[in-house]
Amino acid sequence: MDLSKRKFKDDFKKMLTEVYSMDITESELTEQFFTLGNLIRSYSSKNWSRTNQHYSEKKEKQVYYFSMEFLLGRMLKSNLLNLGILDTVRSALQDLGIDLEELVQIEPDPGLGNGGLGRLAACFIDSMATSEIPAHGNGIRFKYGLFKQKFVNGYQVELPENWLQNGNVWETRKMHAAVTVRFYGKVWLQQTDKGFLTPHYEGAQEVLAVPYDSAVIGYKNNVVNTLRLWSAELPPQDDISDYWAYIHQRNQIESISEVLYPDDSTYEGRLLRLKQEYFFVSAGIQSIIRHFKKMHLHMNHLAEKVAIHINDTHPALCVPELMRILLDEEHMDWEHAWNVTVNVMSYTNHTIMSEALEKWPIDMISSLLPRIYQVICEIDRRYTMKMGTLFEPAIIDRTQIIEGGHVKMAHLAIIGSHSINGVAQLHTTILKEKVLHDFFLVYPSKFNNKTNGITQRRWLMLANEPLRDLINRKIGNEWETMPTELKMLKAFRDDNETLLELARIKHLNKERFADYVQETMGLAINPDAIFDVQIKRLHAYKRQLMNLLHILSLYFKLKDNPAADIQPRVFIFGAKAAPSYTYAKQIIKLINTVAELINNDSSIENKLKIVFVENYGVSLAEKIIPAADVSEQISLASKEASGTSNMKLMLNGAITLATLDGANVEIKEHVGSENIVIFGLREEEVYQYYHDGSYHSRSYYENNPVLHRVLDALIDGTIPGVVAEGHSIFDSLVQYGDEYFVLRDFDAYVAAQERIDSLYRDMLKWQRMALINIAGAGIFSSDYTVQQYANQIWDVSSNAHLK
Ligand code: OX2
Repeated sequence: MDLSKRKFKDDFKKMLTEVYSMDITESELTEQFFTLGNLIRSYSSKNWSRTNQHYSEKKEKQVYYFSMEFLLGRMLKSNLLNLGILDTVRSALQDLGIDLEELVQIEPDPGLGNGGLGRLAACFIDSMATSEIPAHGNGIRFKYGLFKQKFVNGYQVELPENWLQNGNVWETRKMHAAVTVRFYGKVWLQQTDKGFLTPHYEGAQEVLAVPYDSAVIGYKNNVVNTLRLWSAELPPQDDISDYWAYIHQRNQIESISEVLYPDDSTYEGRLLRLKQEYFFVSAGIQSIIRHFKKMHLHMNHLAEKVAIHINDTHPALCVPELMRILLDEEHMDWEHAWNVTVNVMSYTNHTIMSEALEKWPIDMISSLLPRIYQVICEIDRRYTMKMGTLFEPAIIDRTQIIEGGHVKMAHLAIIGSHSINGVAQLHTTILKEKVLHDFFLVYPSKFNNKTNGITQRRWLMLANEPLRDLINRKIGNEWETMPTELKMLKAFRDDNETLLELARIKHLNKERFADYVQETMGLAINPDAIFDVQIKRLHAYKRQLMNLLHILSLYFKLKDNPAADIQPRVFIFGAKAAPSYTYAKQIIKLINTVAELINNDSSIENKLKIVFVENYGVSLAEKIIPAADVSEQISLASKEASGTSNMKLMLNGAITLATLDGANVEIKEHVGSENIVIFGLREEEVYQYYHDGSYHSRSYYENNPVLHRVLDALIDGTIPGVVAEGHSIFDSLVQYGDEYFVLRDFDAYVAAQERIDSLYRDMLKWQRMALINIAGAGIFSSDYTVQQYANQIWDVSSNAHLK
């Protein structure tokens, strides 16, 4: 949009007076932040309604991306950037004596997600608006996001994340669009006078789903899509006879949208989770149908106008919910309803980890959602009937939806969708050949790959302005909307001046991060050291533990020989562990304890430091990623579906140190094997071990002296204060088989780290590698990913094209 500094200043002052009756000198940061937020809303509101009007008038097919998580991060700068007014506003605010960066800090970072899956959804909605895809997010307005992590004596402690405390400036409550969602009760089918079978409900609990909409602003294109998050409320009641019963009921209902990831170690926690899943699915689909009906088209045409995307299995109830509405409320026959449903739905699988493949006990689902359960049974019955004639019984047994007393959500999503995609080539291959092989036999054409992507706007243009400026000086700014154009940077691979500039920018970012660490943790780190970064959820398969064992080996090397010639390193970790995941929490305690030991040991002359940042999330990622030299992507091959921090880090010039897992495989293809450091078992070798059962971790402990010493340190008191954790971790590796092959890959990892050490010594060579990584990162823009979803899965047009 066009906006002059003068106009902005006038608008800002006016808004401040209107909303707070203050002038600038009286106002504080909070008022200034809300004023700016409100101004941004007013600037985008015309385009928001225009976009919606355009979609309605043109009867455009709309995409609804259903996701339990949207890990948005702060939106202030992102919105300014996308409106094209970031620089104007920054400078105008400065004239008014206000520092934009200070306002940024006022905005809470809503943790409405856990990790890559939720952040992917956030990148996607940004990219969909930018790529002019008529697509909207649909999720839950959790009152509390993922917990706030604190370390107390090295242990993770979870605190509530009350991000809504001061209100959310971006959202609008849309009372008129509220819908009712039903739980529990009894249901039976009755013939009506018109001959339809309609269900009758008795004693159902009704929950009011109220949508809160936020604008999703496309990058400089006047498109504004919508993120709709639902909040659970008690429906208005005429007379309240028992006040305390009323309060109790209200609390119970509001708990549905209270917290992301209720405690899943209890039955109540799991039940609540299922309620949440049905809640946003039912609300979202009802509102889609309501909107569709305004077009006065027959329901048979739904798939021509609506695509619903099921992001992981959490929204898999979309399938029976749409069936329910088409059957019970629109009186379609089963065949037609099913046809429409399958054509509308598509599903992304994000992981092969079996614990994440959701299944719900029949008892739970049939009592909470009696009608939905009937529909699921019928879907399953018809599936087994139809496929039973075509495939051998064992395949049908393994692919049924209801099995062993449980409803399998992935099976429901696959049977009820026309497309199933994995999130990186290797992951999709593993789905087809191993994890979902039976389904691949049944539905070969449903399977496809869509490698993940990230938005270059947040992860480069906003997070790393100095790098953005350098790139623009070198190759112009076409890459901002056509990220593969970053490849033009390759022309500078032998230009020392550019490489030195890159080095200078990295150093600057490292200094900034070092300042942050000093301020928040009181720890001094050296910006000349290698900043070696592993930032992701804490999970055994991601092998933060292997990283730590390597650090210990370096530490002992220095203890033995203080003059050992190693490049100084700062190992940076950011990770939250799921509250009930004991082993992951033990690893956190261990890392923190080793950090305490190493960081305070003056005998190693600051050659090693460990920084484990508290409460890792989007805002911290924005600080860490631009400062990273090394990107640790060291999961056991086959286990990381894609990874996305790998993409963000390469885009910021970090060198990837990786196993051939997830999207690392494709990163290697794009940068060439000389610009990435690869090590470790390959996927086929891992499966071979599974097949022949020949991995015996204890022999690695017994035969490898370095490993022996490092592992003994966990249990012999070398690391004080981790007796229980040390033993548990030691046993998991030596005694109980080392599920993720940490000991097997250890030597290869150490060698790879030595290679990093030696590469880093040649500064120009290192920066050349960094440059090639940046130049090759464009293909991993989520702009391209969503364009592929649009063209190949959703069948909607996007304006942008791959170049
Ligand atoms: C994550 C995957 O672990 C990660 O590899 C992937 O990049 C990300 O999803 C986005 O596709 N299940 N899978 C994920 O989180 C959960 C939960």
